[in-house]
Amino acid sequence: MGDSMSKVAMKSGKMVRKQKLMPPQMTERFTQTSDLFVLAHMGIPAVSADDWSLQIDGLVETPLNLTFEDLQKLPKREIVTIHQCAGSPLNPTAPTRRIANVRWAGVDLRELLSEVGIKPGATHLWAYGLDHGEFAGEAQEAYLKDSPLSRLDGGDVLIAYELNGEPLPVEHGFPARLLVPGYFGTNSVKWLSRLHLADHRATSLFTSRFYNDDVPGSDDTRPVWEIAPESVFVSPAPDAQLTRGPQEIWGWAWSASAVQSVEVSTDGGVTWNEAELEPRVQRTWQKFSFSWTDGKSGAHELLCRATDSAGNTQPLTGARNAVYGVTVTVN
Ligand SMILES: Nc1nc2c(c(=O)[nH]1)N[C@H]1C(S)=C(S)[C@@H](COP(=O)(O)O)O[C@H]1N2
Ligand SMILES: [Mo]
Repeated sequence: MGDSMSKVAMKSGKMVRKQKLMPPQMTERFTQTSDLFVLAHMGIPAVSADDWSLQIDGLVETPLNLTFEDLQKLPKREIVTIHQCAGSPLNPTAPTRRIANVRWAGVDLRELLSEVGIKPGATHLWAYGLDHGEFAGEAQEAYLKDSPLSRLDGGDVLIAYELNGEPLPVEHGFPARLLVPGYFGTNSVKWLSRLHLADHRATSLFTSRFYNDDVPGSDDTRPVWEIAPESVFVSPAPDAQLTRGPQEIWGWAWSASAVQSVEVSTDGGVTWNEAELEPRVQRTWQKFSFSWTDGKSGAHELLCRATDSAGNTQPLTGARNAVYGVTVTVN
């Protein structure tokens, strides 16, 4: 791809949105690749590893063009992390619970860029995908996202070419994608073709028009970057019929930083109880559990609420990470 303007064909120009697991099905700690959600705004491009290369340019000392072979010769790093879709950019406050916990491998971008040399003044990393087409009635030359370059200091940003120990499947970005752990999935550009360092944000449908949240109480917006604290029950499931007696309630909690506490309410949010919570390993989700012993016969609304180590808590309503609840009946 020496000529960055030559386009690959699209296998299909239709948006892809697959959600395979809902919270009651998230019984496994690690999400299998076949159970992973898939999002592609403009469809799936047809990319071959032989023709693929990654251009690194902009505010760098030595612009580079890496082939897939070059990439695989560099030190390989692994990371286990949550992977979460922010939901539809047309409806950004609707919770979707598109969340997974997976293992990636690839090249550490901070290490690579330190070899390439970052020029003074660089503040943003622009990432281009090979997919193009139309989204929300607007024609796009490429899927383009940006991240603050300072995110690299937090570690673990990869040019990923493996998912769960296998080459990236086509729909997940073959042959290589950007992976920004702790940021919403939208930032982890699949079918990566170009990384460009700049001194300002990128202007594109996916950076300027969409994926900016309103900041409550102001006219400002904030890019959809860091994952917000969230938690879901795996058990019980919505509308579960429970037999009277002690109940083992459990689920997963996650955020960009480690989750520090999860509270469970069994009375629709009137009172809250501290759940047991396992510590975080790398950037994975954390299991929480709560023994509920005093459930009387009838309907109960169970809620869970996570707070992360940055002090952020889930709001009850009005946000993609709004508190999750299930209504159960005790017989
Ligand atoms: N090139 C490209 N990368 C992309 C997208 C896209 O449409 N094109 N969708 C993003 C969104 S919204 C999400 S949630 C994740 C989904 O990654 P997955 O399909 O591998 O689960 O990819 C992101 N990367
Ligand atoms: Mo997404």
